[in-house]
Amino acid sequence: MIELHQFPIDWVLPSPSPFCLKVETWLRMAGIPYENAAWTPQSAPMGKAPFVVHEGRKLADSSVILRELTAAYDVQLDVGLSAESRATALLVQRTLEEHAYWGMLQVRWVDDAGWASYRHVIGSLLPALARPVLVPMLRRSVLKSTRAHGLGRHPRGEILRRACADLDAVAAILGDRQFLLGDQPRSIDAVVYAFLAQVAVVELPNELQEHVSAKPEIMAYIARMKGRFWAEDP
Ligand SMILES: N[C@@H](CCC(=O)N[C@@H](CS)C(=O)NCC(=O)O)C(=O)O
Repeated sequence: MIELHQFPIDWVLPSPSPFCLKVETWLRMAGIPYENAAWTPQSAPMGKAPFVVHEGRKLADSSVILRELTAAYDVQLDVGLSAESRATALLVQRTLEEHAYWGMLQVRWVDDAGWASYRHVIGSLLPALARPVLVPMLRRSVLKSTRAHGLGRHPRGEILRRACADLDAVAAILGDRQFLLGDQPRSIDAVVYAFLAQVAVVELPNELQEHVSAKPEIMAYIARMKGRFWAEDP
């Protein structure tokens, strides 16, 4: 049984992390049995969430996890995809994970308004006694990382303009298709669902959330993925 180490949370989504939600959604899509396990920075091979334990071996980084488990379980999700579809999937993945993600950090962690709500979500992951020290410390660390990435050095308007452009590009590729690459879900849909669902969370209102909520094709896609792979969730 796969152990999925991530942040246990009682929230509107199963995880506040798009990377954790990606892996958990993908495990469901692939039909691989798993159990959730608590994540600690000390136990994580790369200090990030998620990681999995598969046959006693730790695998870190969501993309490595999907690649290794696809081979280990002979997962057929992407069988038959054309080279062009695989390229589209890769570019969409990079856009969401390596670029739009940093815009999402802006509205949750950097903006004072977003942080006023999101700090409670982060706080709920931590022992009560440690919260007063760890919550501001984590925020400082995220702020530092957004500057180190580079996007965080831009004015807020530019960061959000770029993140909205990323989401528009994904919406344009999706169009009126059921899933990103056609009428059946592929691995890339775990990525797209995880990121779009995180942006659309209504409990954290912000411009990205408003932008995505105004796109019926995106909201229908989120509902479709949720209905198919997270049906038991409220
Ligand atoms: N490339 C990694 C990114 C994972 C990642 O950034 N996870 C965040 C949570 S959303 C994390 O653990 N951040 C803690 C840190 O950066 O110290 C993956 O695909 O798994």
